[in-house]
Parts: sequence; structure tokens; C-alpha cells
Amino acid sequence: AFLENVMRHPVFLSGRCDTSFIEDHPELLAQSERKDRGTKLLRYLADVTVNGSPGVSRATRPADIREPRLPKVDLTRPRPKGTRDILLERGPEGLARWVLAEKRLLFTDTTMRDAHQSLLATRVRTHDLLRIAPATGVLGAGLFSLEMWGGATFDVAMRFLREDPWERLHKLRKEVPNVLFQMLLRGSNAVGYTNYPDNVVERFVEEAARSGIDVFRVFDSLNWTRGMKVAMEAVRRQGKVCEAAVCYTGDIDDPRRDKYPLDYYVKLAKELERMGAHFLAVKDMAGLLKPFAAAKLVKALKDAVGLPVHLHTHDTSGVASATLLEATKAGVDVVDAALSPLSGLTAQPNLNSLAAVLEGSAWDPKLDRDGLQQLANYWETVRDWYAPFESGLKSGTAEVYRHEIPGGQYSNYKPQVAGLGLLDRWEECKDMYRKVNLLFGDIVKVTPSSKVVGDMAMFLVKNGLEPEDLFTDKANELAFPESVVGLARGMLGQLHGGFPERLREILLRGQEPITCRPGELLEPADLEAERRRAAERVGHPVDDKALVSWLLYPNVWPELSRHREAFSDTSVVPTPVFFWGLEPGQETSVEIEPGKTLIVKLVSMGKLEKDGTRDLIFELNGEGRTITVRDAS
Ligand code: 3PY
Ligand code: ZN
Repeated sequence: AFLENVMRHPVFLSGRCDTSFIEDHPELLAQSERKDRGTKLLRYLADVTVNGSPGVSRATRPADIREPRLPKVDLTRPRPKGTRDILLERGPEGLARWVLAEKRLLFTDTTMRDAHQSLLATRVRTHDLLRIAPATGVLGAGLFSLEMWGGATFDVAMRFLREDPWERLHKLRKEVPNVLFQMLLRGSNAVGYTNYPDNVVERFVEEAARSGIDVFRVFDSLNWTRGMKVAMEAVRRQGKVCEAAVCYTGDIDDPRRDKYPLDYYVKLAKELERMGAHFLAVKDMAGLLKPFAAAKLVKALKDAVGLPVHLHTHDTSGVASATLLEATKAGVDVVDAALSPLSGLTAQPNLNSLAAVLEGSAWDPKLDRDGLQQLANYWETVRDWYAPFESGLKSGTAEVYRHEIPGGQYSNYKPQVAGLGLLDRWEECKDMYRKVNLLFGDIVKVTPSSKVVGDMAMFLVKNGLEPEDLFTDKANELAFPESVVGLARGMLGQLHGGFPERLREILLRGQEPITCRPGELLEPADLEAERRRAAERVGHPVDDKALVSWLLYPNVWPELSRHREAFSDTSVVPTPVFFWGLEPGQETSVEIEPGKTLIVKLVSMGKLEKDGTRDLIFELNGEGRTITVRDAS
């Protein structure tokens, strides 16, 4: 503490005192910092052991915690050349030309982002990603890209996992220098749920590009292309790959669903090509694209634009592999799939199986199938640790064609419904989601518009209402969810076909809707003033990345910072210990930085004292330590 005070002293910080003794002996500082980190980590372990981890019940601890087997790869040799080398040599246009010329079907592996977002509520931790990253760079060197960031990962990393998403990106990039890193970017909603000022979106893209993202899949939650422009241009300015997405909804093969016919997607694709996309993505976030429709859609898009077409879908129905195979026959260039243990259901189709099926065909992806199996074996074991976040869905379901809930939302909607005490009415909540979509005029549902539909559905079920009730006097007494009013006002952009007029009047209660781009109404953020505000809030300097975290998540990021102050960086704690703490007698090792490992053993847990605390006795690298913790359990 004394040293901490010295180091924080303004005179010391300004460098106006003679610090040569400390400078000559950096080992003293390092030792003291390490000791401090050790104590903070023990505090975390004591706290989680006694009080548990929020949202993680003790009952979900696997009886037998197995260690995954790491593939044996020779990391002393340079990584095999991969797609990132092509991007670095030829630029985004050169990469696109290379893809168009490839006969192979190329794959994006979504294991590190969408797959766990869709199956495990985005809870997979940096620790587990990082352990398999070096082997992924070797055994997965034939992949087009690894989708490993963006979407909900940014928020969940900070909010629930208490880790820094920028550090995740930075560390993974170091381990995988050869394969393209891909992220999902929600246009002017960046990696959040609301519109941000243009300069915030631009700063975000700049930092993400600088930190290692190569391919930005940009979409707008209403397919409103004006909402994508700022982000797309920012990506292009960084010299990175701008992959613009059309979000797929409805059914082009169903004449009764004529709001989104084939022509709607073709027009959008042409527009995105004009706006400067290097790649075109079809983002089928709920898995509604049926196999034969996929063939028609891909063919039409390939005829309409000169860009590589990249297909993303979800396997909620159980037939998404057929969709990918039909798309392959129709000439799709890249498809998204996930390693087998994190594939299927609300996630992507099975990469290992597809690689096997396509072997020897005209589209043979020429992947290292044995290698991918070894990666899959790792994830099979690791998934057990995330049991608390499983959605409970056991089989594919045709019901998705009715409710149209995106895969990434499904694993989130259910806990939200449970949180409102409505789990016994889960069927009703899913059906209300369908009804609300129709109430809004059949809209594109993807974050954040999908969240609005979910919010309204839960609101109606909770209040015992049906959509029709909104058109009666009952509506006057209701406090509608803010997100719903925002959508009706135009705060997420403009809906294809417009927002239903009568409903809009009811929701807005006299407020004027907007027709401009919401970002135009927001003043640019004063970045340096925000940096000062953020620093004041957390009591330490704020670098460029932390500033962006603050701008996007002004309530969540300070919590992460507080967690760090109290417990140090807990992303290095092994996952079962992070979620469930230690049992008396159990030992764990925590690598706090490369080559520096703490061996921690919980010797015993003391009884509950009158003041509501307990003493936990640990051994830290063999030395006895007692930590007193408040028992709030
Ligand atoms: C996200 O925005 O997080 C999505 O995965 C949308 O599909
Ligand atoms: Zn998805």
C-alpha cells in the first residue's frame, strides 16, 4: 500500500522527483505488484467460493471437471500461410479476387463468437479461447476466417465475465497471426443496442482495426442501408475488409409472405455494392433460409453483384446444412459453420461434418480434417464448464419458421423470460414474439430490432395483454418499453414499408417521429472531455480503447474497472474456478502473465462469524494466507 501511494503521488507521476533508485531496481516494483495481484486474486477466489458467481447456481457444477486435451502442434515453426497473409499482401480487393477465383468452398469458423453467443449466452471466456488459439492458427490455417469478436461478445465480456474485450482481441491476435479475424458490427449500433454518434462508431472501428480485426461484417437491424454508411466507410478508411450484410427474413419461396421477395434482396445487394462493400454477406440470423430458397437467392445475388457472397445461417430448424450445400451448388463463396461441439441448434451447422461431406467434391474445402477434429475434442470438454448457460433446447425445431427468433437471441430471451418469472409461460412468450412481429408490420429482426420485439412480447405477456388490447383504452395506462417507443419514433432507422401508423400514434402519444438518420441528431462525442469524465469516474488514466468502452457502455465499463481494482485481472482464472470457486483441499494454478504462475490451494473455509464474515485459509505458492470475506450467500 505504501508503494501504491508513492506511485500515485502527483509528484511521482509527474516525474519531478528522483526516481532513479526505483528505475534501477524494477524487480522491486514487479515483486510488489505481483504480491498485490496475488492478494487480489485470493480475494476473488474467496468471494466466489463463498458467494458464488451471479447467475451461476452451485447445482450446475459438473460432478467431474475434466481437463481438455490440447492438440500437439509445433509452435516453434512459423504458422502456415493463411488468408490474413493474402489480405496483407493484396489488400481487400485483392482478397476478394482471390476468393472469387477459389474453387474450394471457404469456411468461416464461428466457434469463438456466434456459436457460443447462440448456445451459451456468449459466456465463453478469454481463458478458454486463448488456450486453443495457437493450435487453431495451425490446424485451422485453411479457414477463410475466425469470427471471434463483436455481436454480444463486447458487452457480455465486460458485464458478466468481467474481462476486457480489447485484451481478448489483442491476445488472440498474437496467437493467430495468419488467419483473418472477423467481427460482427451492428452498423450505427456498433456493438451495442442503441444508436451512437458517428464519431463514436468511427473511433470504435479504428480501434478494432488497430487491435486486429480484418473483416467487418456490417449490418443494419432494419436493412436500412443509410444506417450502415458511416460504419462501412470507416472500415474502408482503415484498409480493412468491408463485408456488408443483407439480413434475411420471411421466405422468398412463400407467396403469402410477399413483403420480402427475392427482388428485395437483389436491390439491397446492388445498393451495398455501390456503397463500397468488398464482400456481400447474407445474414440469416434466425435460420429461416430454406435450402431451395438458398439456391435461388445465391444464384440471383451472384448474377446481380460482382462480390464474393458469404452465407451465414443458424441451424435452429435442423436443416441448415442442406441450406449451405444448396448454396454451395449455386456458387456461394464462403459459408459460416462451427466446430462440432458448438454447432447445431441455434448455432451454425457442423463444420467438421460439412468438411467431411464435401471432401472429394468440386467444392472440396481441403481443410485439415484431423486437425479440426482435435480442435473439436478440446471444445467438447470445455463446453461442460458452461452448463449454467445452456438453453435447454434439445433438438432442431420447425417452430423457428413461426416465431422467427434469431439464434443469438434465443439463448438470451429464455433467461430474460425466466428473470420475469414467466418461464412457465415460455410457449406463450415465443408465440407472442411472433404476434409482435406481425403487429410491427413484419420486420427484420436482428439485434437491436429483435430485442425490441422481445421486449414488447415480454411486456404484453407480463401484463396479460394481447396485441389487440393496444388499440383500446387500456393502452392509455401503459408505460411502454422505451425500446418500443424508440423503434416507433425511428430511433433505429426506418422500417421497410414504414411503421404501422395507428400503432405509432398510440405508442408516441404526440411525440414526432423522425425520418432522418438518428446519428444526425446526436452531437459528436467530445472525446477528450469524455476521457476526463471517465478517468474521474474510475480514478485512473483512460487509454483509447478504454475510452471507446466507456463511450459504448458508460454503466458497464466502470463496473469492469472496479472489478479489476478489487480483484485484478480475473480472466486468467481457470473457468470452473471462476464460476464455482474452490472446494476445501482443491488446488488450482493461475498464470497471471506468461511464465508467472500462482499455485493456490484452499486449505479450509472457516465458520460464519457474528459479523457475517468467514475466514478462508489459502496457500499461495506454499505460503499460508487468510482472507476474510463477507458471506452474502
Ligand atoms: C448480434 O448482433 O449479436 C447478432 O448475432 C445478430 O445476429
Ligand atoms: Zn448469427
